[in-house]
Amino acid sequence: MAGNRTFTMIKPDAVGENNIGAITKMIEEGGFRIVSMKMTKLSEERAGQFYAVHKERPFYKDLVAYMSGGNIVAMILEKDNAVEDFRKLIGATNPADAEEGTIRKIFATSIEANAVHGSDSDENAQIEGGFFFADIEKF
Ligand code: DGI
Repeated sequence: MAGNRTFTMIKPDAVGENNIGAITKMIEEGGFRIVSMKMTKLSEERAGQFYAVHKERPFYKDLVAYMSGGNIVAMILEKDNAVEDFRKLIGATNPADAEEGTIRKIFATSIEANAVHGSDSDENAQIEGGFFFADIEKF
């Protein structure tokens, strides 16, 4: 089952722009079942942990400030080939490079405020889902 799941967050820019519904609709119409879903807010410490892999990058401090600056919506999603298919649905990290019709092309405003997160591997999907949801919240 784990191979058929991915993890996403609707990021603070998209939540602030009232795009939760529109993005969730694209996710469901893309064939993903919402397994788990919650709105929450990351502290600076938790945002730093979530993006620890980027600790040495020049944009890390800004990224942590941005990701802890507003509410996010966390979701675990299920679909065959979930990780790869979801990365296709969201498009490239930088919206300027994202394909037409992708979530980031439509909703992102910059490489940092890029509307949504999508796990990049089955292993990270599992870890990231566990960062937000207890076992009893994974349906
Ligand atoms: O997996 P992605 O979110 O597509 O991209 P990633 O894991 O390489 O980077 C995580 C987030 O960090 C990304 O969604 C936005 C931010 N980021 C990545 N590269 C840059 C960046 N932010 C800035 N300001 N500049 C970058 O070059």
